Amino acid sequence: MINTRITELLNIKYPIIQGGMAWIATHELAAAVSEAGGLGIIAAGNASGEYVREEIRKLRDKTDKPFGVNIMLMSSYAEDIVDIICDERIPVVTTGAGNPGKYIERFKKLGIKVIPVVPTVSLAQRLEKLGVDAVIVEGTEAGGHIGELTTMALVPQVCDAVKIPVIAAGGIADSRGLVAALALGADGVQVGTRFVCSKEAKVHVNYKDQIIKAKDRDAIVTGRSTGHPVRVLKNKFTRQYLEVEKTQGPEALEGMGTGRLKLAVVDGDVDNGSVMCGQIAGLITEIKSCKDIIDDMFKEAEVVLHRLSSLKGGEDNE
Ligand code: TUI
Repeated sequence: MINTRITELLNIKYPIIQGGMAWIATHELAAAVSEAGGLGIIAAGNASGEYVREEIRKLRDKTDKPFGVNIMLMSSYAEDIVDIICDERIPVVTTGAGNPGKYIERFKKLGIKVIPVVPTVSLAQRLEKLGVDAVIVEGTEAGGHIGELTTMALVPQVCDAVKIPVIAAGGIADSRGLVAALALGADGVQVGTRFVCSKEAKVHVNYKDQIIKAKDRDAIVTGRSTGHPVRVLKNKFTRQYLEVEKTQGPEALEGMGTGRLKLAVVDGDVDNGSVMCGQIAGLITEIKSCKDIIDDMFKEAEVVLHRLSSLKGGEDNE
């Protein structure tokens, strides 16, 4: 068993939370992760409040384990989602793509745990002062909307700068990533791309197949010039997008990305859609159940730790 401040804080068996991936993190995926002993997350993405409320109700029909809702702060519905989370007394909120500062007090008053994604040390420190319960420190290896720093460099710096628990994210898909994150000082991990390739994720088979086929350099970054870089698999759409980005500049890109994630996830158009995923896609070779993904990660962590302990040289080992 790996018990940390995160298993305790969230009342879960394993210190693993599922990424709040728009269109992908539906109640089916979240329920499967929560049932397997992690923290499942329903992603609000750009969806309306009523859609999210329905997802919450469907999840509650499937499990009575703890779960969370992710607010994508750039969404025009973010305020509505906050209202619904408060109304439904969701146990845990994660946030992404912005600073959730103005909502924290309201959540805290209702006993809702708040865990924002942060891409820098300074945002982690500011949010700790405002009373968040933990932070998800996400490296640039992650899929979707990303920051600049790597997981390897950022996680230990945030661990040294704050007292609250840290959850590492970006580039973690197996037991080695889990143990590495713990070695960097994290109390848990957030995993996204690995759960996209789960049996329970309601994601078009073409999307899952593209991740399984992906190699190490296939997950590239688009939109750096817009200030909203997004990591996504190379395809016909990214070639067109990067060409416009290079030759015409950021104004010409406006609207070009709209609807592209849904096109890939729901319709399975992996040529013209955005197949968002992290750099770790190249490591993923098969579809497994969420239970097997989590059980294998934590079972194999014992093997990794044993291997590390056998490396210890010097007098102790002789
Ligand atoms: O949010 C994500 N990943 C996402 S959101 C998304 S939907 C979208 N699609 C196209 C363009 C933009 C969004 C797809 N993937 N991950 C968490 C994350 N949060 N990564 C980076 C951040 C972040 C960035 C800046 C968090 C806070 C922040 O604060 C800036 C500030 O205001 O201080």
